[in-house]
Amino acid sequence: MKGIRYASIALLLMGGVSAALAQYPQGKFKQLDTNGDGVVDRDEYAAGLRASFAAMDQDRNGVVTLQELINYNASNQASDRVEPQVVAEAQMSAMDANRDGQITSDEFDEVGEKTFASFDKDHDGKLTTLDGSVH
Ligand SMILES: [Ca+2]
Ligand SMILES: [Ca+2]
Ligand SMILES: [Ca+2]
Repeated sequence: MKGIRYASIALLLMGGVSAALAQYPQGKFKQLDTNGDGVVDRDEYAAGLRASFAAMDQDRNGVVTLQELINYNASNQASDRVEPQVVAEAQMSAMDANRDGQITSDEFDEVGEKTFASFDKDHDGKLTTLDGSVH
């Protein structure tokens, strides 16, 4: 039995972006809201995804490996309650759709899109400060 609850895995799926968005809405939200209009739209979210993927893909070869996830988690405070490797394995299994042991940017974007949809409670294509709570 692994000690992570499903909710924790869901929060950690996106590495920095959605984990931080869920756990630290104010700071991370402002970071994603690059034009400062109080709304994170799809373009801003996509830019955040690109930045996250780039941060995880440490050797810049276009795919993220388990080791890169471990390194990323080890330096990311979002995972301080669980072992970086345990988190990395959960992330890999959640994002590696074709099970080849590598996360491509397409696989990453697909999970990102689902995460965006799950945050976008009113389905207007924009995230407000934790959608639904501030309008
Ligand atoms: Ca905005
Ligand atoms: Ca890589
Ligand atoms: Ca893959």
